[in-house]
Formats: sequence, C-alpha cells, structure tokens
Amino acid sequence: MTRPLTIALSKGRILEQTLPLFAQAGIEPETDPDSSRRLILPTNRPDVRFVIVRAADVPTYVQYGGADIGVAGKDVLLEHGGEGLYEPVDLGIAACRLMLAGPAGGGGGPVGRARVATKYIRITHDWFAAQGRQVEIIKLYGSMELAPLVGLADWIVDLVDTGNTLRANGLEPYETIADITSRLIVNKAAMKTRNAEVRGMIDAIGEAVAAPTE
Ligand code: PRT
Ligand code: MG
Repeated sequence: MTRPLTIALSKGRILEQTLPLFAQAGIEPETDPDSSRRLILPTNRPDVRFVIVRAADVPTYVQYGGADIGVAGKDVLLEHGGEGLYEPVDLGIAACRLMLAGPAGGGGGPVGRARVATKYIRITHDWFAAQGRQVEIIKLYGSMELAPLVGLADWIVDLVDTGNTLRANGLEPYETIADITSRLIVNKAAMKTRNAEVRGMIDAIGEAVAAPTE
C-alpha cells in the first residue's frame, strides 16, 4: 500500500482556521490536534493523514517530500523562497500584513545605517535592497516588538493584524511590505506522481474556500 497522502499543518491560528476547511472537504483528524501530543494524526480517511510541524518548517517538509501537501502563511513562504513547491490555493485565512514598524512619531529614523530586527531576514534584505536602502539586519526568533524599546534595533519587520501589539509598545506601522494569507502548498513531484489524489485535494479545498460559511 502506498503511504497516505500526507498533509503538514502547524498548531496555533493556522490550524484553527484550516481544520474547518478540511472538514468541509470531508477530512477530519481522529484525535484532537490541540490536545494530542502525537505528531502524525490519522484521519477519517485511511488514505489521508496530517502531520504537525512548526509553522516555519511546513515549506521544508513539503519541499523535500516529508509531506505531499501543506498549509503555510505567505510570510513563511516568502522567507523560505518556494523552491520545489506549487501554491495552488489562497485559503484567505490568518490574514495580516508584513510591515516595517518603529517608534510612534519616529520621524525619518536614525541618521546612520538603520538596524532592523526581524525573523524575516530574507524578505527584509530583498525589500530594502530593491529600494537601494542600506540597513543592518538583526535576526530574532520572536518578540520583535521589544527590540526598539531596548535599543537593540531602530526598526522591526513583523506581522501586524489589529496593530494592538505595536500600539501597546509605543510603536506604529510605517510601510506595508506584503499582504499575508495562508496558502495550500504542494510538493512538485507529488503533483506528478500522485496527480489524481493531489488534484482531488486541491479541488476539494478550493471548493471549501469558495463555499459560503455560516
Ligand atoms: O509558534 P511557532 O514559533 O511555531 O510559530 P509562529 O509563532 O510563527 O506560529 P503562529 O501560529 O503564531 O503564526 C503562524 C502564522 O499565522 C504566521 O506565519 C502568519 O502567516 C499568520 N498570522 C496571522 C500571524 C498573525 N496574523 C499575527 N498577528 N502570526 C503572528 N501574528 C503576531 C505578530 O507576530 C505580532 O506579534 O501577532 C502580533 C500582532 O498582532 P496584532 O493583532 O496585535 O497586530
Ligand atoms: Mg507562535
């Protein structure tokens, strides 16, 4: 028997908004992913399983075929680069913006070369380079909002939804770098070797996204 079609998901806000789409497509995990410690979750369909990975690892699993399909934020996909992946469906969920932000009323910024703290070093580098702006990029893994408050950086590049986190820390958004939603991604080889199954899943999820929700 061939291995079940393997779908990589991450816990947290993406999982919460993705499971209803898969449920509409007739696929439901047999154990609750939020409470379970299992990393491989069988579903009601013996030919389909979920695997639970870190959000930033989803493209890597799908690129190398550890999973055939995945759901990842566009932020994560841009940072990964998208090698070996198709991105056939915009799920429209977990929407936010990737933004340059800094101190409220921060004026023109620093006199010299600005320091920018972010976990999105590739996106940040490319965005500033495209404008011919020279900045020093500092890699962080979280809590970017703290960096300007303690003088670690002048600016940050981070996701913004309501803007509450920025405001609560005396920061404000300056410029939008990218509009973000989550995407269905597919391993390029699986698209060929398991075409019927993969196409079926893309179509079912596409229909679930298009269907009106209650
Ligand atoms: O937890 P882990 O380290 O494994 O990964 P993660 O923290 O990246 O996962 P998770 O579940 O928090 O986020 C996964 C994805 O959700 C991101 O890659 C985005 O595509 C999407 N998403 C949508 C968001 C947000 N909205 C968001 N607002 N991810 C994070 N945030 C954070 C943001 O970083 C900031 O700290 O929320 C804060 C801002 O929110 P507001 O409403 O205060 O503006
Ligand atoms: Mg998190």
